[in-house]
Amino acid sequence: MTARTHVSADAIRSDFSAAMSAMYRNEVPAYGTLMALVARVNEETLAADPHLQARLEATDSLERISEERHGAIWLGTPEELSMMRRVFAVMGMYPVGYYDLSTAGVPVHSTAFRPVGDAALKRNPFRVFTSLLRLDLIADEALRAEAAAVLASRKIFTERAIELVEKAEKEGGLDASDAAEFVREVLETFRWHDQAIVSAEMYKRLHDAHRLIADVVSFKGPHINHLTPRTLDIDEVQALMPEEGIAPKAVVEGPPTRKCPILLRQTSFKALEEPVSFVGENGAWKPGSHTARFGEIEQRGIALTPKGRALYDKLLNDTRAIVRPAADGSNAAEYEAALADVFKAFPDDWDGIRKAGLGYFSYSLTEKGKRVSGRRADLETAIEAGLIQFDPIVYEDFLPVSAAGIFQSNLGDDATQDFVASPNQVMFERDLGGPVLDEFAHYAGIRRASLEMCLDIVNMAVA
Ligand code: OOG
Ligand code: NI
Repeated sequence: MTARTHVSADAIRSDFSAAMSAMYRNEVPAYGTLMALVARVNEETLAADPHLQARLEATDSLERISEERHGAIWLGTPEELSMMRRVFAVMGMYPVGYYDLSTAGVPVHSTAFRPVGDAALKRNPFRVFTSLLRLDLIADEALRAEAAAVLASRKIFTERAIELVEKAEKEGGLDASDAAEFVREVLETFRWHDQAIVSAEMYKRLHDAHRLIADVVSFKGPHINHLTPRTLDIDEVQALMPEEGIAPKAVVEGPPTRKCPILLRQTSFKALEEPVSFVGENGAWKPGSHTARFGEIEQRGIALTPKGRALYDKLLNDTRAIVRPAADGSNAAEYEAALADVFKAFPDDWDGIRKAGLGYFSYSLTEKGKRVSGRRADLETAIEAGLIQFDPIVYEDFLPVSAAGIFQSNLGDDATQDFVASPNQVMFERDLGGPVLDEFAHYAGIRRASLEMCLDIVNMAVA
């Protein structure tokens, strides 16, 4: 097989993302309702803001918005994680960032598999937040051993999926028919199974240790637990959700409403209680229920530099020192007011954010700039003269505090447990079978490449 007959990793990812969306819409009808609502609000937002529409078109990112979504899965073993890395690589998705969720009382650590190049992101930015269960954080040794034994016995990938990954690795890609089969086979891993692989009694013991442990260990595979479309106006979607019969969590996670969106804002609806059956006596099944899958929407803003991120983290902490959002939503208004007030310290105009070195921008020549190539000027002079323009680079990653808020709202306050914060990136990367990429280096690279494109007219150091 020659490379000429291979379909691109971007095409496989797009097909996979569409297949996953269709499967989840079938499995969780409220997801379909949310998708329709998000599409409607996005259309209205663009119609009301021609400048936004024009900039998204000019930066080649309008089309991706309706295609855009992320999902999340929880894995049980290092072998599952390293195989998942190889599966995602076939679709052009690579592990970016290390997230320690033990600080939030959730016994996992995670990475986000996503495309990394500018062109790949524009084609389809599908990403999967992937967490590995940390049995080392479970105090009860007997339960830990039992859970490990169950996990060791399950196979989350079909044999054919593994064969196709090996083939793609060996031959540098897949042809159209193998790619279509790959998408179908890999989708099986993410499917919901309503038959558990453990007894009701064991499920209860796992559940008592932590709800999430029960979710990971009790089933045949890592069912996708949510799929999240991207909205251009999260406040509007949040306000309209009840009309569609969906009750959102009280507080939108992340930064407050702003003119210039930064990082990521997210909201979700509570996980559904779904009927499942447990392994019973003499081959019989015992009916029960399990709560795992939920819905979420998000609005993405500009990627922040380390300086911008430090300011964001500080302001979020300052807010939480004044008022912590209660899980039942009782102090939502008070929290939102405090958040808006504290975040006044974060500039809310693009040029202010740029000049303060808080966010990443991509630079391009204006029409006027294209006509005067060859002229030398420094960057700021060229911007002032209208030769160079700048656009915010979208944040493609996740926020651990928000992820924790989403987890907790789904688990309910009573399920919150304390673990000692114990990040272990070395162990995670060993289990993954390679290093995670640095998110900041990636945004800095996009910025640098855009500046280099303008270099023939501006004379500056590309930092
Ligand atoms: C949540 C993972 C994080 C988000 O949007 O922050 C996430 C989970 O695994 O349920 O998806
Ligand atoms: Ni999410």
